[in-house]
Amino acid sequence: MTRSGGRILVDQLALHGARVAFGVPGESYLPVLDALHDGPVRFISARHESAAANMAEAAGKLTGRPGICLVTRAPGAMHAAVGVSTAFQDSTPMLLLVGQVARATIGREAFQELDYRRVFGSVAKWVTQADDAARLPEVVARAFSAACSGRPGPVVVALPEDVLEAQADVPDAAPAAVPAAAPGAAELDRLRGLLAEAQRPLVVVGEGGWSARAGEDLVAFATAAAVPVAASFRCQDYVDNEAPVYAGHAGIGMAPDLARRIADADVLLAVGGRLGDIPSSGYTLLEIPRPRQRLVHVHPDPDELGAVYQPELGIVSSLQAFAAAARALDVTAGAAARGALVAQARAEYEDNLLHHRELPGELQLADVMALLRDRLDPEAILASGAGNFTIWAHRFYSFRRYPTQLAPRSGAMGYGVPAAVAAKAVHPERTVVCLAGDGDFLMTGQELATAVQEELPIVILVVNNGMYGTIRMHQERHYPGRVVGTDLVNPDFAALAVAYGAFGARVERTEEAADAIDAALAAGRPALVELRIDPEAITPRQTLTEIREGAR
Ligand SMILES: Cc1ncc(C[n+]2csc(CCOP(=O)(O)OP(=O)(O)O)c2C)c(N)n1
Ligand SMILES: [Mg+2]
Repeated sequence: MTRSGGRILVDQLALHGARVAFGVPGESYLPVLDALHDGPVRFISARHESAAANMAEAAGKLTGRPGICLVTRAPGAMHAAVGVSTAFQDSTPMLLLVGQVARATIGREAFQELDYRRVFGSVAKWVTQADDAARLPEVVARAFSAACSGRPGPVVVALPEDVLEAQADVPDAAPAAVPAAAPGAAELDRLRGLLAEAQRPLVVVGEGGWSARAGEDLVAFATAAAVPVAASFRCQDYVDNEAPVYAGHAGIGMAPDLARRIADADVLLAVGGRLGDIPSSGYTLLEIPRPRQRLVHVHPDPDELGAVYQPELGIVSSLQAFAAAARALDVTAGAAARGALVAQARAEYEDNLLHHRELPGELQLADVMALLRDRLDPEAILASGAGNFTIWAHRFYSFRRYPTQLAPRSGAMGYGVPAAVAAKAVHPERTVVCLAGDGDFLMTGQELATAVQEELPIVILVVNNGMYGTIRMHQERHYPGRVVGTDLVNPDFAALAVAYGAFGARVERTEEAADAIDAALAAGRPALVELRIDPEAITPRQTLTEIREGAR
């Protein structure tokens, strides 16, 4: 039976497990859109390709399978680039499908033509162009495998329009399955030996292919071994934050106690992640290339082992296979002698979670986070973008299940709203809350229209301090009092939400927050609550004036 290239492509997406795709339509890939008309893959049309790409990235984070994004040629592809770069930094499987000019005109700089291999060469795991309709099953299968194998990441496939129109008689591929590496017995033995001798060990869990089961296995292992567990930057949902072994978040503005624990660890077990810029506090907590800590680095991609740090023991393994194997290890040797270690680390974490200074203003964001911690059920998903407001979510929220955190390890603003839209599309039964800044929200706030159109009742909390607060903070540190480009004159966010057909409310005092958030959660449609905070409340630890005075 012959099929169009567009139909073959969509059939492959479906058989590899895709149930939803995000994008903005373009005339360059009409045969794909047509094949989506009655196929099993739901197409969610966004209002900007940056949002569509962020949606796909978020879907990839949530499902562990490539999130699908469809965009048109040059302008669509360039808008989508931010989502590809986030997928790369965040190790998220993702597939960006881009329209391309017809084969006969390639190379003339035809209308909206780009060479995607060059454009995406440094931000994607693999970039290709499908030049033959009959080879689409092969190309798409490889794209799914490449996105999921080793260190997961984004793959870009350019689709010449005549290839999508062409008819071909070709069998489907089989669903892509990526074989998982597992730790060897000798490696596990060495790990056990290192832990038996350790007095101040620490586990740091990070990205690279996680699951809820891996989180449970890891906690069981760490509990038996009496080793505290920290979460790498924006991997806070990897283990239950209520588990007694959980010791906090190695993120931006890390709690000083945790930074010291990483620096002073005698054995540091990194399960996934790269101990990169943020979780190493700007490469200051571990020496490069040979850390003082006896480093055990587990990663599915051998290229990541030794890339920055030379581990004493490198283990090439899927993180899930490692966690399961670690759980089965007898790690009691040494554990009894470390009885107080876990309790101390936990006490420091809880102190940081539960206690905070009073900041200027009527609305205390830490109290709103405590309220969310109480009110949201453990399955609720919390999405956010980038800005100082995220510090409160990272410090004062408690993640209990995987996957419930959608936050860009790339630090890209504008991620939260589209991520929330994607989360509600993937998990309609779950509560989805987005925490956004006033600057952050307006980068992709137009996706409220998508949420309304697709009937996805997400709740967006906009933390409004009237500025690009993070940058203002840095300005005050480096150029005190010289404010440039960081003040924001904002719209009435609640009225804006109402104009979109969503629920809108504004909160100016802590006491009003519970009712407004409850109303938003119960609205049965997309909802936005503006949280007006005092611009002085720039971080949970310091006010703007304190930073400025300190710099002078
Ligand atoms: C796409 C993108 N552009 C610019 C930046 C630089 N940047 C980081 S935080 C920030 C300001 C965030 O402002 P807002 O969302 O209002 O949060 P606040 O810091 O005020 O809490 C900017 C401009 C970025 N990280 N990402
Ligand atoms: Mg702001």
